[in-house]
Amino acid sequence: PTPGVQVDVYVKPGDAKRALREEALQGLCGMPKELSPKWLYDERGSQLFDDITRLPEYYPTRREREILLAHAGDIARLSGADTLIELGSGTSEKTRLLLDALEEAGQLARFVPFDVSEAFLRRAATGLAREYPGITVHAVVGDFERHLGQLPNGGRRLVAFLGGTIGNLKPAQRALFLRQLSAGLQPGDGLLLGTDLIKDRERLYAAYNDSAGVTAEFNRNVLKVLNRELGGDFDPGAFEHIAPFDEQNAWIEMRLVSRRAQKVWLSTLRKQVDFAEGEVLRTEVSCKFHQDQVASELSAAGLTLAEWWTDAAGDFALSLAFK
Ligand code: AVJ
Repeated sequence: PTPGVQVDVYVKPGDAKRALREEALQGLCGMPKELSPKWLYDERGSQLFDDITRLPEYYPTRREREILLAHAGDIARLSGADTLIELGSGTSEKTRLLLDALEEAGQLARFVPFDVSEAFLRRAATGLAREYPGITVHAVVGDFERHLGQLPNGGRRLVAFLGGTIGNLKPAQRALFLRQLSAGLQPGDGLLLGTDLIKDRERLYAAYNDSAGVTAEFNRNVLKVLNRELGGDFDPGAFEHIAPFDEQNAWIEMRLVSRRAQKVWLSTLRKQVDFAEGEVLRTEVSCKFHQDQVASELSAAGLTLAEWWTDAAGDFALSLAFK
């Protein structure tokens, strides 16, 4: 154990495997076939996503960083937070921008990284405790759709949910997530929320269908996850990546399209899955927003939008809301 570090574990390594088994049984047999995006992020998938963030076409990461660089000081001052809770990754450059701003304002007492991967979180927590020796690092290993009730209480808290990851939740899941998050907050606690914005369709499309094929590789990697975790025999090359923008739902939808009629065997599930030629497996939705929609979804959850910042191009937004 490292001084100043506490790790609470609500998700064990075996839990993920069980959840994937259940989800695959449902999702690969439904119509249309669908898996939740969390299975995209094994070690290889996380590396590929990291590569995506550096692609010329993939603007969200750069735009969000631009907003944080401009407004981290405002965020520290307006939130008055002594505790930063970060849902999702806890090692990124963005985390440091916020921690540095809170530290500079003389407010920082505690950092709470929240993530599903225990190994990743332990490494991150130890590293950050060394970098910010004056603070407590209280890591929580959990799933943000199930364990928000376990966030540590006390102090003035700011919850950061960055990257536009909230867009991976469909509207009903999103409403539930925001309600659960809000229910755990005290008056004066804040939420810093990153959302990608609706824009020119060509640029939206290009961001998820990059010319180097990294997003295609990232998408197909989920089939390798199924092969490894469920004893599958998917041929990733037999599926085509495509990510169209769905106008009705205002989301980008990542799909794997079966290039031919084929049968896949999942030995762990003792199950055969049939694909027709052209049949779609949906692997992710990534919702895009307008300001009034974000404001009204926050308000429906009992949160009030206080600040709305975008990058200079108006591509991405950070919202600061309070309970
Ligand atoms: C990490 C969920 C924000 O939706 O833009 C990137 C994931 N998928 N390219 C996004 C992703 C395809 C990304 N998020």
